[in-house]
Amino acid sequence: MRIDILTLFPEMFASPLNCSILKRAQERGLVAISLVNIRDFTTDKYRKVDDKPYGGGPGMVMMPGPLFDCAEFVDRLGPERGRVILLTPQGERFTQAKARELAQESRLVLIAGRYEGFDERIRIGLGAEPLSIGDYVLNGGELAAMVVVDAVVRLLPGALGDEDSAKDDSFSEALLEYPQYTRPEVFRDMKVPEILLSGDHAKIAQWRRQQALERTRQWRPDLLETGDRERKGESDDGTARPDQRQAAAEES
Ligand code: 9D3
Repeated sequence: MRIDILTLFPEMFASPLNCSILKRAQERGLVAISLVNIRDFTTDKYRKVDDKPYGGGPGMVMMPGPLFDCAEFVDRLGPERGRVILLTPQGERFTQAKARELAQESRLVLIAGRYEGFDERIRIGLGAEPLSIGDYVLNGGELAAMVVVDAVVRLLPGALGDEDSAKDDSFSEALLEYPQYTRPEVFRDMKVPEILLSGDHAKIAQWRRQQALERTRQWRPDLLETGDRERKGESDDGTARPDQRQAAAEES
């Protein structure tokens, strides 16, 4: 996979891209990630990338010129353009299903902006898909772009060790995970639950499932609600999933 990130702050990406899984994935040749500074594609003396919105209103808007030139430059770095993703609060929500979808691509172009938004002709003219990472306000699209890169790259075959990848099946998103413990057996007067030391694997599995349901009820009740498919009933890959309310009723 090739990922080009168009940004005004390429230096923000250095540390996350050069650690751990993302670093290893690049070293292994699973992904090549390039950072391109949008400001390098300005042509005026002030290197201006934003301007006032037509019609009035607060703040500034990203101008189309530098971004189009930047995208056209990036086009020439690979054989095909690939999907163009525009990181913006005005977009579809990024989910694990979307991460899986993007992980199938051979090329992605991510556009991270600053200011109040993008001139609409950027989305239309570049065929960019608007994507938001959630309902909270960031200072710009850079961290959102990093979230997308992180979630997508770890899905590339060979990016994770074998133990990690086993946990990635779609069922793992149906419920929150059960509580985990490691040594020591007693830490500051807090004991590891007896059952985990019992060696009774059937009882342990039953305890874990009940704990997972309890935690889901407490912290993510939305995952247990019935209604539209997006939130429960099916995994996001469309396969059937057990009815969790039924399971909760049985086990409580
Ligand atoms: C007052 C209107 N604001 C929209 C909520 C303006 C605005 C604030 C912050 C416009 C852009 C931004 C910067 N955010 C992003 O670029 C961004 C973002 C986000 O803030 N939340 C979740 N996902 C994303 S993706 C890009």
